[in-house]
Amino acid sequence: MVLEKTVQAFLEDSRNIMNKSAISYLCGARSSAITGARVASPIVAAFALASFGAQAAHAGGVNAGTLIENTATATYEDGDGPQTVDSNTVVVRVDELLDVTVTSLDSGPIGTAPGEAILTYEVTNQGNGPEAYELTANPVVGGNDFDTTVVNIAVDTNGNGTYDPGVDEILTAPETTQVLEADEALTVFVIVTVPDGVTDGQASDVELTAEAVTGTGAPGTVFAGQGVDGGDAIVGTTGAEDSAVGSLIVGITTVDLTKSVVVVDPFGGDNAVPGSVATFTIVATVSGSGSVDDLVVTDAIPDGTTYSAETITLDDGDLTDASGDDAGEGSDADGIAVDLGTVAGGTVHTVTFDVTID
Ligand SMILES: [Ca+2]
Ligand SMILES: [Ca+2]
Ligand SMILES: [Ca+2]
Repeated sequence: MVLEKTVQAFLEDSRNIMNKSAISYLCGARSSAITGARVASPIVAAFALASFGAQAAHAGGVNAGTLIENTATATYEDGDGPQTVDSNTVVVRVDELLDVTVTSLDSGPIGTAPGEAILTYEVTNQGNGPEAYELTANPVVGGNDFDTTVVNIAVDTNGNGTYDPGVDEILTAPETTQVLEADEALTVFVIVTVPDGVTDGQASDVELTAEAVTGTGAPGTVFAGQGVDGGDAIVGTTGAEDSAVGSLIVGITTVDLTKSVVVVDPFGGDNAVPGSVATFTIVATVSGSGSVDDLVVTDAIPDGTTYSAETITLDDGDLTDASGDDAGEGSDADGIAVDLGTVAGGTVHTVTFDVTID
């Protein structure tokens, strides 16, 4: 080690100078100037601290490899006037701390269904030197309603926060990140397959772990010579590894249609005779924790009947036959259509229209 004398040791030496042995001690350094000296004023000792290299305030502190130099100075007065002496210079090279954090970047459980799902994480180098991390995705987490299968771990090569197949690099085993500088964060995607047979509302977690390639262990574990510039690499408070869990929830949304008819005949009864009016009722029931998009209910006008113009209703409200002015449109030739748009699970909509039996 370059370090020959600690700051504390030099402080103690300085006290000794002041208390009792100032002259003899200093003579070693400045013999010609000190000979016959009269100590006329208290000796003042001062430190000069200097560090070389970048001093950015990283989460992990000063950059690994930084040289911190320390020289103490004492000033005093003797018969020849003010005098100054410097200590030897102590040099400390900052070792590399190995620290990492992993977080989930998903704002909540990812809604999913059987097939591919993507979870997003962030791996951050919390140390003070460059380090790469080996990644492991574990789909078997306690409490899971089902387990996914991990297909790939990918990194956000183009930095847009979204997994882009064919653009974002898929890591090959052992899945290891590029070297991250101190404080550098990397977005990581875990691509999984949700199995068939899952049911609405079932949940599953996937855990991503990052481990420093140099090594992990109890805080304070030393990897001699494996840090920056041949210094040591020392495991920090995180143990040089961290994990985070991302969550999936199955949202299977289904639509059921139920159709019924009520007939009113011209005589006030309910017989289906020519001239009877048949009112069809279609009930669309949307079930599940998710939603469906572009839900359109359509019905053709049955043979042997004629559409009764302007009879479409949606949830007891009237719709016009014209297209584009509201959710409904209808004609004898094309039948009726009601566009319900995006419909959340747990919703029921009722459509009715009339026809006359020919
Ligand atoms: Ca390193
Ligand atoms: Ca991307
Ligand atoms: Ca309309």
